[in-house]
Amino acid sequence: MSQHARKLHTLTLRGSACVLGGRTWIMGVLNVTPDSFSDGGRFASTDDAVREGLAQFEAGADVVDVGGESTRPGAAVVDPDQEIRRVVPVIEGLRVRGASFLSVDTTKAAVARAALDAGADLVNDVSGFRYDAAMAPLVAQRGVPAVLMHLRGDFQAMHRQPAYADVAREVAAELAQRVAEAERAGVAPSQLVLDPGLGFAKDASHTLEAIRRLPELAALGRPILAGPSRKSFIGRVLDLPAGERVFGTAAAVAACVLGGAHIVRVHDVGPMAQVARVCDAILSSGPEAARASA
Ligand code: PMM
Repeated sequence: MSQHARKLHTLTLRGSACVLGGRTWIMGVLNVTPDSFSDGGRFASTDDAVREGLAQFEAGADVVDVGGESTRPGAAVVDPDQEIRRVVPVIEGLRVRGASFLSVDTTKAAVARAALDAGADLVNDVSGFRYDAAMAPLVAQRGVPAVLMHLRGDFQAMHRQPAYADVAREVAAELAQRVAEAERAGVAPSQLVLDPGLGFAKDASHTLEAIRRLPELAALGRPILAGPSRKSFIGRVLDLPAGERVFGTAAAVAACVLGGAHIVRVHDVGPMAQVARVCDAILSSGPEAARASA
């Protein structure tokens, strides 16, 4: 894998300009769901979830991503009111306690609206604004950053046999379409972050190739977020369950950062912050990096 200086990009977050790319940002995963694949059902109460979110910031998270619907195969569909009841108290609780940036992991505009009203700073939509036509206009109107992730099909169909002739090229082309559509709906492209959707509508070999060819996504001119944490492609390589994939996750996080990811979305915040810091030091070493940042 070629290692090259990441491009710097500026997002407006909570009204301030934030530069991405100088060092890797860590997005902590906070699933307040009964059935997420690796951490479902961990939080019996809002207080527990808020405590976990604060602990993630303490451990080095730059953003905590609060989600109320599992995307794993066969997960129950959650109605928007239920999802709002799961995520809003946690977002409010974190903001009241002075938390840093918060994102909401949802495909539903009603949930995103309630989360933004409660203090969320950005929207993470795994459907890339495809599942709810009201999402792009909402993001445009609020002016917040949004993560557009790549997937194909709906939550049920995406886990059936995915087919690609060239996974990296097709993911990049489909993300470029998502950006163009978002722009048509009035979203500022400068507020968009792109995500290849590791493990979504991709089998293990597609996901591994998407990571190896992550540098190709940089051509779209937007910051990149990657979410390899504990996913099944790691289980496929190591033959280990989700709870024992921390070293595999570390390897994947390192590959993503060295391949140009600006943000990594992870469950194990402290350990992965260390991995990212070492990768950042490698990326910023030597005369080439000094020239690129001059
Ligand atoms: N993966 C999951 C959920 N949300 N959002 C983005 N942007 N990227 C991802 O790879 C991603 C995501 C998978 O489930 P988890 O919350 O249990 O990790």
